[in-house]
Amino acid sequence: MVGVCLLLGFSLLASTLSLSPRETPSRELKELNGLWSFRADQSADRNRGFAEAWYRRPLRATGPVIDMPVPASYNDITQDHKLRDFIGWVWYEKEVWMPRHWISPDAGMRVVLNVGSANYYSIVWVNGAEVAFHEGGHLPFEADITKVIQKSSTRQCRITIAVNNTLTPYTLPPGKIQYMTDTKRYPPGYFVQITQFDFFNYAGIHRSVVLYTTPNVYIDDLTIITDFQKDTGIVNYNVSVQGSADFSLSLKLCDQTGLVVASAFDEPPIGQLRLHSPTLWWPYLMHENPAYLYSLEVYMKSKNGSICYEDVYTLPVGIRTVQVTKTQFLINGKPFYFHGVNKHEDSDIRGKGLDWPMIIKDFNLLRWLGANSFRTSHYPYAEEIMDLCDKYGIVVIDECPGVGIKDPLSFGNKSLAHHLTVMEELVHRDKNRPSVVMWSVANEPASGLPQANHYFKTIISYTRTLDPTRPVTFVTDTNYDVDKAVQYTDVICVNSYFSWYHDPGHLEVIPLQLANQFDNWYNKYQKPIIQSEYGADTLAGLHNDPPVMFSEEYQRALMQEYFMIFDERRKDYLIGELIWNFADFMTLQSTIRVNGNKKGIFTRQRQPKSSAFLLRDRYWKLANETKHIPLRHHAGGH
Ligand code: BDP
Repeated sequence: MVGVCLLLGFSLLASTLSLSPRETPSRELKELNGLWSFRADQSADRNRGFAEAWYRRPLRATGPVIDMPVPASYNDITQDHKLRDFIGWVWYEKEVWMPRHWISPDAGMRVVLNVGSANYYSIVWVNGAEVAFHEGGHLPFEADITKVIQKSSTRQCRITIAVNNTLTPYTLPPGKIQYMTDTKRYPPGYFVQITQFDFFNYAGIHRSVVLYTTPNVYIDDLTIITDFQKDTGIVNYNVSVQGSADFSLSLKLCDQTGLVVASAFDEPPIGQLRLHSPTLWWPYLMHENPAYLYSLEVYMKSKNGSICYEDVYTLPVGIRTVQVTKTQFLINGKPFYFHGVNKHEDSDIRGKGLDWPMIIKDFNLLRWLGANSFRTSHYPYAEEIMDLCDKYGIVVIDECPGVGIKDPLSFGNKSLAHHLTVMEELVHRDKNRPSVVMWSVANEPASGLPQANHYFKTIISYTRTLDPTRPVTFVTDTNYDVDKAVQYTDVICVNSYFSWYHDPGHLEVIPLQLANQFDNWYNKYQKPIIQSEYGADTLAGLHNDPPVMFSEEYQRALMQEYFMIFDERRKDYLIGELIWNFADFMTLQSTIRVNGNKKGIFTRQRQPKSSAFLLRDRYWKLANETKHIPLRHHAGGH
């Protein structure tokens, strides 16, 4: 039922990709965060909102509405369990005053509505006119709404967003709606959402909604690829302009004191800036002056008769390189060892909603821990988080929402095509970030299936064409001798839960099993390996010595067994270890989860378990060992 009403009767205006919204001398920005009107469509087929065209009038005129904060998941905001576990369409609405100069047809500007992310399908209307459709959470989408708002007789405009969290075998992540037809056990029309991933399927508008302006002729994309040779830094750029073929471009690269260190005037859209003695972008534990960001300003001018359009876009630029050898991961030509964490966007009340206090707390904890990296398990994180990784020098493995791809149905062409689109969106959003050093196209798919070969060959090679500068991986938990997809990766990322899901309680099996795991993978492929997950559920405050499962002692003891083998293999080909997980997080209710997954080294409220202190000792020790001496500001070349 829910599946049937998903996309009925819409003109499906797929949204296009552009540059992230930013305030610049030529662009204005207005945030629409705060309270929105909200109504879940509780009708049996979830289709009432469309049947009654709720987008045509104020939502409050359609029936009862409640206040809903944006950004936030809606699930944990109310006391209503039906809303917590709701599946189907919910409706958000906000009435906004447009600045007068935005709606004047002579203003020569566009007004764009941008949604940072909404989970999972979204349809957007402005004053009742459909302006965008987007499939997929965790990534932004937008619509040019200029024409619609210029048509309006008032400056007030009504933005309606319908969001549906239903997952099917063809969504990313995949899922399935199961209809329970046994009328002796279930009420009529009963259905549940089945998923194959281990986090709560939070839904709603998770990131900021903004309006921003650009001139009618505008910079719509910018790709930066950096390099250095001897004492010269190289910033290759590719600028795309929309609205006119007749324009001129100037670029200016400034250092942190505002000094112009390289510039180009009246240049073609593809070119190169060179600068002497660049300060490279380094991860924060690798250098005494890490995470150095230049500021690139692109200025576009276009003359159309008597009208002159000017657009300015600025972007932080870190100059760095990434390479992979058979045994090492190199940043700026120096070996980098990932000692980090896997995270989730997850917290009390907000679910997956963007929350500044939580973001800053997490970065403070990461640096307290001495973690130099994280993986965006299991979906792209907010741009605000990624900006801080660039700024603080935290290295990121950027993962798409390809989690739980298990059903053979999810390996077909329909899923593949969507997965490629998602990789396009992700690479487009994050391609210019120095902190992002590798793409991960999936987590723990059924990579032993014969179909996995073609599927991952296609996705990985396509991702390489989208970005030839970064290695590509996916995360496997399949046995090395049946996996069909690791052959296509640049780095092997492997998850294992020895003495947890396998041989529960038997810590003593870890060294042998882990050593075998590493050697088997390395001997087969001769590629560097990251232990991308390992861990144990632990109830904060539960103690038992000798260690038993779920106690703080067990989590520590398990980690120590892993550390022993990590230290041995680090000398050879192991290039990283990422604990599962940074913090406890919410999952679907099940008999193996006590109010969520408890493998965090911090609780969900970000208080340390004793394992956090153990990991902190290790990570700072590793940081001191892997620091590069002598520490120098300038590039020494490859
Ligand atoms: C791994 C998954 C991760 C789970 C973890 C666990 O990649 O998403 O949360 O297991 O079960 O297999 O704790």
